[in-house]
Amino acid sequence: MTGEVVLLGFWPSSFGMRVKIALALKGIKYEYKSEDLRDKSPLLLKMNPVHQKIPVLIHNGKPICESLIMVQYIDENTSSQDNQIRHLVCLIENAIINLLKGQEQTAWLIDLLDGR
Ligand SMILES: N[C@@H](CCC(=O)N[C@@H](CS)C(=O)NCC(=O)O)C(=O)O
Repeated sequence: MTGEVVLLGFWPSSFGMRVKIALALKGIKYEYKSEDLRDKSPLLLKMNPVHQKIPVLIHNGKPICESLIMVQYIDENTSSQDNQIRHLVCLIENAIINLLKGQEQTAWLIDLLDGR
């Protein structure tokens, strides 16, 4: 996935987290723009005018909405042997959702999402 990649998100959103996992697994560098959902940015309203929801993935100026579609898009627009990243995203997502009580157990997952 070459060119400019921007993710509009809001940190507690599990939909946004799903996209962050896919980007991290594929090693894609991107700019993260945090949205205030009570005061949505002109960029969000322009990129997702119908639903006005995050996340929105913007690839070279083109918006992709709906987190599962984004994961599929990331999968299909990057080189990999089998384009199976969406299944791995689902596994990690479930792991994060089920392990949140012990912060230390999820530290590596949080680092992964932040690209550290
Ligand atoms: N089906 C969408 C759900 C996105 C969604 O519900 N986003 C919420 C935040 S988690 C949102 O932007 N809410 C703001 C609003 O509804 O005005 C997806 O998978 O991307």
